[in-house]
Parts: sequence; structure tokens; C-alpha cells
Amino acid sequence: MAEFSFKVIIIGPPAVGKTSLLNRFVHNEFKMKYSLTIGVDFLTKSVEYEPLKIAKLQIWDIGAQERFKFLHRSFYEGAFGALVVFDLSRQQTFSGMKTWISEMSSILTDDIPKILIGNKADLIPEIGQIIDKNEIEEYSEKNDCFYIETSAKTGENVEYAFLELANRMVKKMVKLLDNSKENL
Ligand code: G3D
Ligand code: MG
Repeated sequence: MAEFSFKVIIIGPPAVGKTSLLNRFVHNEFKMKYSLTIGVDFLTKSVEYEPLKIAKLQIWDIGAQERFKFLHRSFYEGAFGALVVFDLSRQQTFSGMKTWISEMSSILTDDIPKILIGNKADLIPEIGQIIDKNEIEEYSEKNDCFYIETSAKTGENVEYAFLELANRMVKKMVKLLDNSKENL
């Protein structure tokens, strides 16, 4: 049985690869076409964050609802971790991603572990570094994120990103449980 179960959300501007990352992680596949709605609200996958220690991730993809701001609140509610995605091949998705972070912090009262993802790293050798790396790292640090570059297409770092998030959520949960024991 899983020791912990977490709601995880994937947020970020359209077409940065959120659904592709989720499908790469859960099904280990990359399809060229996903319909705007994936038809399910979330996918679950268990990860071994330490030998023989299992955490169950319930991962929510906002899908077509991203266009409807009034639906965002219920999407954020209960999330214990977030993957915040932008597209390394499109500069405007970096500022677009920031809007998602601010919206999330305005809705969730507690800070949750966040992995900042620069996706489509496979395109960099071809198109070069479009977004200033120092700027990304500075932003990441300031906003208490952990930055990872991934490719849903090749699979590079995808598992690592989810595992890193799982580890951070477990650490946070253990700390919260310890604190509540102290207060008993
Ligand atoms: P979204 O869920 O954030 O809206 P999608 O994004 O997962 O639907 O992906 C949007 C487009 O980016 C898709 O292309 C998808 O194939 C492509 N994509 C996603 N991840 C990567 C990646 O790591 N590398 C590359 N090269 N492309 C990626 P289409 O052509 O179907 O619109
Ligand atoms: Mg999608």
C-alpha cells in the first residue's frame, strides 16, 4: 500500500507539452497528436521515492479547461505539488508561465513544492538557447522552484522531474506530520 497519496497539478500556457509530459511519465509514450481534452481529469501513478517506499501521485492535467479562468480554482484546490511548464522554444511561454504561478499562489494559501520545467529541450541543439538561462534560474530561485529541463519527446529528465517533486512532497508531509505530533 502506498504510504502517501498526493494531488499533483500540471500548469502552464497552452502547447508547452503538459499533456505530453504526463503521458510520457504515466504511459512512457509520446504521441504527436493529443486532442485538446484528454477525457479524464487525472491519471495516477505510484513512484518509489526511496527503496520500498511508495507514494501515489494523482496527476491533474487542466486540458481544455485552461481557457476558462473560473474553473481554475477547483483545479488548484487540494494540490500538494505542482509542475509548472514553459516551452524552451517560445520566449512568450516563459512570461505566460509566471501568470500561472501568481494565480496559484493567490488561490493556495500554503506554499507547495514546485518543479519549474523548461520542456522541449530536444529542440535546443537546433534552435539554440532562446530564453536566457540566468533569468530562468533567478526566477526559479526567487519563487522557490526547482528547475529542470525536459523533453517529453525523448523522455529526457521526465521521470526525474516527477521523482524530485515526489521527494519534496514527502519531505514536506513528514515535516507537517512531525509538527502536528508535537502539538498534540
Ligand atoms: P499542452 O498539453 O501543454 O497544451 P501538448 O501541450 O502536450 O498538447 O503538446 C503541444 C505540442 O508540443 C504537440 O505538438 C506536442 O507533440 C509538442 N511537444 C510536447 N512536448 C514536446 C517535446 O518535448 N519536444 C518537442 N519537440 N515537441 C513537444 P503538435 O504538433 O501535436 O501540436
Ligand atoms: Mg494538454
